[in-house]
Amino acid sequence: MNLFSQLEVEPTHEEVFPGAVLMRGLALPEDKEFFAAVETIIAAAPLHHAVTPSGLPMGVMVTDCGDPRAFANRWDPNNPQRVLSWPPMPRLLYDFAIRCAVRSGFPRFRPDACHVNRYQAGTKLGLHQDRHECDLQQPIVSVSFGLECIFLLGGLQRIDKPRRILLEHGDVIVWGGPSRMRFHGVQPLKPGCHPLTGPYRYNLTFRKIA
Ligand code: MD3
Ligand code: FE
Repeated sequence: MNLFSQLEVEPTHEEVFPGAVLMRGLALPEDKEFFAAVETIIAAAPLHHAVTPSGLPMGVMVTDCGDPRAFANRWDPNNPQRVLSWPPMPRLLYDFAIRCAVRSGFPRFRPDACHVNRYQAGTKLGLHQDRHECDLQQPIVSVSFGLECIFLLGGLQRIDKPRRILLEHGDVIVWGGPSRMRFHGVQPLKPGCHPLTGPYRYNLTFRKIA
C-alpha cells in the first residue's frame, strides 16, 4: 500500500481476453462491509479443505452459500464434511455480484451460489476448468480480498501457456462468453499480512448452478 494506491479510487475496466473483464479495485469502496458478510458465511458454514475429484485434500479451504437447489447440484456425497446445508447468500454480496456482471455486459446474471476460497502462504490452485455449472452461457463473477496472488489464465487446452495476472484486494473479474472455459489456477501464495484479512487471501466466485 502506498499513497498512490490510496488515491487511485477509480476502478479499471480491462478486457484481458474476449469475455474476461478485469475491474481492479471495484470492491474497494465497500470492502469492510463485504468482508464482514464473508465472515457471516464462514460462521454459519465453517471452512474445510477442498477435496480433489480423486479424493485428496487440497491446500485451499472452502465454503459455500446460496440457494438449496444449487447446493443439491453441488453437494458431493464423497465428502463427508459437507453435511451442513448452505446458509443463504448475503444480500449485499448478491447485489454486488449483479452490479459487477452488469458492468461487464451480462445484465441477466442472477447467481444462486457463492463459493469461498481461502488461501494462506504456500496455498496454490492447480490449472483447471470450471465446468460444473449448468448454464455455461452465464458468466462467473470473482472477487478477491486480502493478500495478492498471481492468477494463471490459460487457454481452452491445458497445455496452452497461461498468462499471469496480479490480483489484489478489491479486484473483480467477470468470466464469460469465449473465456468461460479457459483453464485457470493460482500460484503458491506469498506470505504476508493484510489489514483486513490477516495472513489470508479470500476469493469469492458467484455462479449460477441450478
Ligand atoms: C477463469 N478460484 O474456485 S477466480 C475456483 O482465485 C477458482 O480462488 C480462483 O478457480 C481463485 O474454481 C480463481 C475464479 C474463476 C472462475 C471461472 C473461470 C476463474 C476463471 C473461468 C474461466 C477462466
Ligand atoms: Fe476455477
